[in-house]
Amino acid sequence: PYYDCIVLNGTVVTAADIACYDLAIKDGKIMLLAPKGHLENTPATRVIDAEGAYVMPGGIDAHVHLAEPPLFGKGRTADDYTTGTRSAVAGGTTTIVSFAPQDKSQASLLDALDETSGKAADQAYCDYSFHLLISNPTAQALDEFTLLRERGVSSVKIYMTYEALQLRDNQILDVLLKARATGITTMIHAENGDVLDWMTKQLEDRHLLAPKYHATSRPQILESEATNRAIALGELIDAPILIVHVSSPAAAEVIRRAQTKGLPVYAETCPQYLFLTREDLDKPGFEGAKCVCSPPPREGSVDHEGIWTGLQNGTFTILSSDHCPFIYDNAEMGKKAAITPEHPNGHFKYIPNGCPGVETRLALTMSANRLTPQKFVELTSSNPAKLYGLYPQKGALIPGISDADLVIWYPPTAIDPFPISNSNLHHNVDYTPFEGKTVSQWPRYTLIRGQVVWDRDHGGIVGQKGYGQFIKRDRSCFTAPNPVPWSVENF
Ligand code: DUC
Ligand code: ZN
Ligand code: ZN
Ligand code: ZN
Repeated sequence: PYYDCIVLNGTVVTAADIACYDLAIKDGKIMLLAPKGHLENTPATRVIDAEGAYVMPGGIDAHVHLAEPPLFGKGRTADDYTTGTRSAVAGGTTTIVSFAPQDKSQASLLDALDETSGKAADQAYCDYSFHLLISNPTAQALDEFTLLRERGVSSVKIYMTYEALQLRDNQILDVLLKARATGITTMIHAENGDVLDWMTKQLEDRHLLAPKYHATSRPQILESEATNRAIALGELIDAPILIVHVSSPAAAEVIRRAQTKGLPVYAETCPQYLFLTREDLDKPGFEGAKCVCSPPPREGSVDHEGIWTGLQNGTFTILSSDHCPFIYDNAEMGKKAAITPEHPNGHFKYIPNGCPGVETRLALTMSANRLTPQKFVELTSSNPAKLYGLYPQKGALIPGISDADLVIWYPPTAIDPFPISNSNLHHNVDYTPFEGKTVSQWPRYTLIRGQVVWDRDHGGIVGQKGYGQFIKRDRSCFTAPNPVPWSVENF
């Protein structure tokens, strides 16, 4: 048959539209959109009946940590490129952007990129790309930004916290200036590291060490202060920035104000800031450690509402998972690697910061029913593709142009609400912070470049390890090249 796959009778959703279409795939690309029913008798190698179900561009998760060396010296990452991307496709995600971390001792960013590329090659179930995580912006590292672009990397992440990673403001300016000149988007982890170290010391002096004090050590004002400072530095350089994993409505307000001024400020939030609260850190014993991430889950429904509002009104550009997986029951190192001979009762300071979530991102958010289907696609697929230069190969359904990456859901009544259970997930982590949360939907099929890689009712994971390809990225669609070079003389 001429077509490789035909998807019939679905409600096709993009960031712009929602309508009933049939859709035909050939050679890994979307080839044709036709009025509902038109392709019914067209021969195809595979026919999927999506009657009554949403058919969307596959999820793009632009914030995933895989196979990283011990993050901030604590714990060990649980997922490699095989298990992490297996988990992604089971949750409807077809492309991830993960991090290539520069070790502080590493002068060359290209070495860091090569190292991570080696870990991903022939291992992935879904397509992938890399952000360069910069811990030491030496002159050589900055000089390599142009080469990063040639290698298809158009974004870098920097930190305003963590002793091993924290950049000073002058270093942030160095990165922003070079990023501006080379068409790179800078992602910023905005928490005031000096203040949170000071808060941590205050808690330690009072022997307040349980997991919940992780949240106490990082109040919202640390996040909104650093967010404001990052925006100011970006404004000074006239460089686009993306504030990652925003948890705080106060920080979201700072971002919104900057956007209203017309600054190229973008923002990301994550399901943990919609579905977890500080109380989850206070579960009995050391259970709360499962929900330790940074920034921490916030107070409760008022804060969650603030984040939902930011998703609805456009303050947030993207919704990512920040999948950052650690084993909870760690034989060598104790629960989530924080209970050790030196810390027999655990200590929040030693709990690795991060939660798994690449598989649950789409189902949790879809099931909450707070976003229109178009807004959902915008935040979870189209905008990540545009922001990070994957569009319209990814994040769209443009015939002849877009890869045939799809997530196909169930018809609304075909699935009974059910609780999320770690036993059903495909990562290599022994817990999910979302255990027991009820979802009313789950991806039924995931297709990558026309191939079904997830068929929930017939085989589950049916894709192949190694099918996932590295995708080169261009500059962000959201920011035009600035023809006027930055100069201190303009001040
Ligand atoms: N930031 C991340 O993006 N992930 C893990 C922890 C952190 O601080
Ligand atoms: Zn971070
Ligand atoms: Zn992260
Ligand atoms: Zn994280």
